[in-house]
Amino acid sequence: MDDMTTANQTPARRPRVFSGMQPSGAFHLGNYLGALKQWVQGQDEKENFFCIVDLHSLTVQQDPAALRQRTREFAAMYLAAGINPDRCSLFIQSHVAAHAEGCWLLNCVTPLGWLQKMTQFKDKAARQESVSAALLDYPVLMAADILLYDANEVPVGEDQKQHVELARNIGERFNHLYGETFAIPEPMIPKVGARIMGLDDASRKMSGSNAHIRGHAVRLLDEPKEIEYVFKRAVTDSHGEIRFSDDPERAGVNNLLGIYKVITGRSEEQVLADFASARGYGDLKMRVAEVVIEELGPIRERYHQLIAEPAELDRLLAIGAERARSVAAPKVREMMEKMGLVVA
Ligand code: ATP
Ligand code: LTN
Repeated sequence: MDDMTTANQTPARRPRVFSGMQPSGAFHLGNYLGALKQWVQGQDEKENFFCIVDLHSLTVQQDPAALRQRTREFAAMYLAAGINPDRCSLFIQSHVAAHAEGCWLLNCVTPLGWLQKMTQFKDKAARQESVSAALLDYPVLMAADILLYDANEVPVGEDQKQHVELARNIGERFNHLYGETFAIPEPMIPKVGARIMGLDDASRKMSGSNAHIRGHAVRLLDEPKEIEYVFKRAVTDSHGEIRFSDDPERAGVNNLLGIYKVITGRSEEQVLADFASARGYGDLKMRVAEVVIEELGPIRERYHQLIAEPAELDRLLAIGAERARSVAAPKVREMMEKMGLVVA
């Protein structure tokens, strides 16, 4: 038995982790270092649910064929990066109907004002001509994802912290209105890697939506030549000094050092010692490109093997969805009962 039993014989379950990623845009180094790498590192001690949140992707217009293809590519990417399907339930959000059902029920306890305050909504809405109702509702679906599993920990990059806090508020409100139902989750933001900046503009976070701009991001499937090219062109500054800094003018160099630090797992002192004999930013960029290429090489290889075996991928996703359903469906039922629906 995995779970420990305490003195009073209540089984103490392992901390439960839930996280997800939208299968839209390209999978980039920020997604990997800010989120996926942390998921892989924590997976052995925890009970994990990792989800490809395709319903979230629909909040902005998608090409149907491309969305379908990317959803499966993202699943292969999770596995290639080291997600172990024996340790984690890996599934596609739309395969588990409880997410959409739970979202509706949570909508009914969520004040509109909470959603209108979300910075991601304000940013995304400002960039679009036509804004769907779903874009505003996005964080409620995310709250359903998390709360239905009684997740204790939600590993995400810095930009998702506000959404996890909203999920906490919604969970607390439901518990207050209808009695104890949900565990209240904590966002787990990595100390390093939580905010990888664009390589073409270090004042903006590296983003999937901008990954088509050559030089902005390293995409996980980029060939070594392309990775070198992107790092060679990365923005730096005119100070010519290799050091960590929170000065916005030095954000480019700081970002390169941060990428190196999180991949190598070294301390700041060790990182600086590694570059003590570097001859300028050219050396720094090449060394960072090298560690990124070393890190991503095996992932790219495994990815190509996995994507060539679609039946195996579907089998793993079906197992993941079944495990997820067995947790989420009874929770939705409990919500329905508490809210006064006639449960069949
Ligand atoms: P968008 O196109 O909306 O910018 P994205 O690139 O931010 O998309 P998401 O699917 O929103 O990607 O994010 C997936 C995960 O990766 C989230 O946990 C998010 O916090 C993390 N993440 C995204 N970008 C970065 C980044 N630049 N640095 C660190 N973590 C990131
Ligand atoms: N909004 C998240 C993706 C997401 C998520 C979740 C993350 C949807 N549901 C539940 C953690 C937990 C993003 O990364 N853009």
